[in-house]
Amino acid sequence: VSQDGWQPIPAGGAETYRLRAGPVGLHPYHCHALPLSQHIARGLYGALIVDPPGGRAPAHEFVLVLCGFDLDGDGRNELYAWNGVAGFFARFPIKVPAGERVRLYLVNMVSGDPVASFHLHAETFDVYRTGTRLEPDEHTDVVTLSQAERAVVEFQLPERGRYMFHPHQVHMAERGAMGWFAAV
Ligand SMILES: [Cu+2]
Repeated sequence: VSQDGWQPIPAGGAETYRLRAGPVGLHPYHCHALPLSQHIARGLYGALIVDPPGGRAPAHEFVLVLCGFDLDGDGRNELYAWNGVAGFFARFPIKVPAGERVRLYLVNMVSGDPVASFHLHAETFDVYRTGTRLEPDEHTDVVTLSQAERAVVEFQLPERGRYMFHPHQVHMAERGAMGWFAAV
């Protein structure tokens, strides 16, 4: 099997991939079995984090993978979700301590929409694109990611309360990808 992972593994088979853990950063993975578009539209992917030597600064860390689900096979997404369950973080806010560093590992795995963003209400954040460098690329409140792009973002929520987050493509927010942080 080719180590770049495109060759199919037969049902019931197994294969071991060996990879060097690098570069430092945030990397998605997905299958290359056909029909690939349907596998992406059904959530067959994940995220791999490679820490820098010595690790990053202490923080409350969360991985948020943005998913788009094509429920009826028309090539368009009907539902969106962070980490696979539409509406989850609208019902169950992500709790973080007020005033402490929060680090998000953001991955855009939505296929069928050209871009998706992550927007946070009321606070701004440092953006480390792909997480491959340890100096921030920008400081903003919205980061836009094309397909399979990712970013590490860091912020603090100084005041207790609820802070909404969502893609600023509002159809995604309305169809499952709106969520909350609860600073406690
Ligand atoms: Cu908003």
